[in-house]
This record gives sequence, structure tokens and C-alpha cells, in this order.
Amino acid sequence: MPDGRGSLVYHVLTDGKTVLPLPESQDHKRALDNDEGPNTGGMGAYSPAPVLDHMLRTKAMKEVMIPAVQGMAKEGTPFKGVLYAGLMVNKDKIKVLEFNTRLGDPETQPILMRLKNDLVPLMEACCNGTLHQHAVEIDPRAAVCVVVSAGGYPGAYEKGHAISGLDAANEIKGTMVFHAGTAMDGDSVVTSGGRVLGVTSLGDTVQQAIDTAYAACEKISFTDHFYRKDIGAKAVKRLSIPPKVGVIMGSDSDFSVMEKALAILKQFDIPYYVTVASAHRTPDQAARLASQAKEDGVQVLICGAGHAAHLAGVIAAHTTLPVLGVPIDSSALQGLDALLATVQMPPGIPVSTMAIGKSGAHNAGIFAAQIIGLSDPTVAKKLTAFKKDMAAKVQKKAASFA
Ligand code: C2R
Repeated sequence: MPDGRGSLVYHVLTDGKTVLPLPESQDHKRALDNDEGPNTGGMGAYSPAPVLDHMLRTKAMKEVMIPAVQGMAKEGTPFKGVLYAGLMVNKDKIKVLEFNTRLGDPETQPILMRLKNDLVPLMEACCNGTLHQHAVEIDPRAAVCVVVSAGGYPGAYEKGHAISGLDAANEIKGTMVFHAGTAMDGDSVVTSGGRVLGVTSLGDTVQQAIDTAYAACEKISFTDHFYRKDIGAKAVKRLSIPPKVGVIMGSDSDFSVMEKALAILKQFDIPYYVTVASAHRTPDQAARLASQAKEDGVQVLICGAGHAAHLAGVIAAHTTLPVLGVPIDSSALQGLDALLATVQMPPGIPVSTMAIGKSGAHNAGIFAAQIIGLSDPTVAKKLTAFKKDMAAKVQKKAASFA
């Protein structure tokens, strides 16, 4: 199972004040399949990158991109344009590898395929300081770019070979061939660089985008051309892992609390899904999620809701899986209403109720890990290490008072 580690590229547009995220993108630096061979400028990319889920995307904005833009403004050197961050994800943590002040290649090709806006007005708004008047519209589909290179790249390679099949590739639905190292020789397009073309396709799923991009690559030919055959394979692998925990929130407004549960699940490498459903507002969908969960391989459901929180109870009514309830402090009663509504279930419908708010969400994550740890020795081992680490931290605090 992928372990929640990975590097990717995150771009934002900014006028120095407003920061608008573009979709993340993951590139492939090595020349050959399975990340073998020498380093290159990039042999392909895909977007979205499943290693960066909603929680980490929010974190990347809050902890990296917005502070960077605000920091530069505060120092009297506001930055306007595209800010690129190379990020390293490690479970629930994000570190910055590098910043660039441009779009990256070939990460940009999938991003531009998913960007529904015209880029020019956005760039003008970056210059004019009017970015707050714009919203970035993203195509939810996946995009995959395969870089078609000259034989020998990243070492010595020949130039000037005629390229055939460009029109046929561009005619494939949802496909665009980006030129990187090409030139005109009379009427024909010839190679003039190492990374010659970025063949990029959209698909309803990552697999569909991969299949379409490779079908387009097959139309293209020039002397000694080559490309990696495994672009996007990591995303497909990651997406194929079934979730073991379902995290259901009564509203998206509960996210800042429920992300504490997600951080713990990430620390334990427990795959989860997170969604919004309401016993009040979407009762059929809530019931459907609950009845389906066990069949999908989910082992525990965590429900977070505020106000008169009926969510955990209704979910528990429709499943035999253990349900953990997190009362959320979103109402004038600061979570007491949600606590009573969640904990006071009638006999026959147990909901294991956590504390109100963030500490409850944190504990729900640990509790879910404990349930999974009963049949998963790897998670059980991590729980033991987690407890030891917690005890060591307390001892360190105690020592500071000695
Ligand atoms: P909005 O912020 O969407 O108005 O929601 C949510 O969990 C949230 O804390 C306000 C609060 O209403 C809660 N809610 C429930 C349920 N559905 C939404 N308690 C439910 O099904 O119990």
C-alpha cells in the first residue's frame, strides 16, 4: 500500500493579496519506467494527484501558499504572478522542497487542460491587483501528459527529425499535443530539443486519461522517439486502495474540526474517504452511505455533526459497522446539543460518542485505528509506538519542571 508519501507540484495565482489555487500536479523525473534511469526535466505528469487530498490541499494553502504570499507582501516586496511550490507530503505533514516563480513543465500541461478559465484575464488580474474579482474554474476530470522525447535524452540526442502523426493525435477527443522541443523546417514540424512533445489527454478517470494519452502517443512518430509507459500508474494504484474508514460530516462547515480525525488516520496510513451527508438535509443519501459501507470494505464509520446532531444515530441505524460520533461545537450551545443528541441513543442503536470538538475528532481517529488494529498487526504496532511516543512527550514535560 502507498504510505502517504509523495512529492508534487502546487501552483497558485496571486496579485500579492488574493491567492487562487490551481489544481496540483505530479510529475515523473526519471527517464525510464518505474522511476529508473537518469533524472530529466520531466517525462510526464498527471492531475489531480491523489496523494494530495482535500485535507492536504487545504493545509498547503493555509500553511504554505498564503503565508508565503503574505510574507513577501509584509517585507515590502509583494509577489504577483504564478507561485510554484514543490511539496513533499509525508502522511499528514507537508514540507516545501522549492519555490519557483513560474509554471512548471510538464506539470502545467495537465493543469491547463483542467483549467476552464481563459488564462489571460487571470494573468491580467494578477498584474492589476483585481484577482479577488475572479474565481478559478476547474474541470473535475483527470488529465495525463506523456512527454515524447528524442532518443538519447537526457544525454546527447539528434535534432531535425520530421515528426508525423501530430494531426491524428490532436484529433483524439480530449487530447492536446503541446510542443516543447519542435521547430519548423519548411512545411514540416521537426524535433529541436530533448523533450519534444507533451501529449496530454483528459479522462473521466485517471485510467481513461492514461489510455487516451497513450493512444495519442501511438499516432506520433519520429526517428528514435521514446516515452515512459507508466505515467499515471502511481495514481491508479493509490486510487485502487479501498477505504477502511468512512468519515461523514453533517456539513462542510464541520471540516476544520473533522480534519483532526483525518490527520490521525493519515499518521496510521489508514485509507479513508470523507464526505458530507445529512440526516436532516439528505436523509436518503445518508442511509445509502451507511448501508453500502460494509460492502465496500469499510470497517468503521466516523460521523461529525453539530446542532441537533442526528447524523451518527441515523448512520448507525442503517449499518452493523461500529459508528463513532463526534459532537461539533457549531451552535450557540457550543456542542452540548450535539453531544446529547449523539450520546443519548435509544437501546439497540449504539453510537460510541467522543468528546465535543477537535479533541473528540482526534480521539475518533485513534479509536478507529484501535478497532482496525484488532485485525491489522501493522496498525496495532503503530498504535503501540504512538502510545510510547505520547508517554515520552509527557515525561519530557514533567522533566522540565524538575
Ligand atoms: P451548516 O454550516 O451547513 O449550516 O450546518 C452540521 O453538522 C453543522 O454543524 C450547521 C450544522 O448543522 C449540522 N447538521 C447536522 C446534521 N446535518 C447537518 N447535525 C445531521 O444530519 O444531524
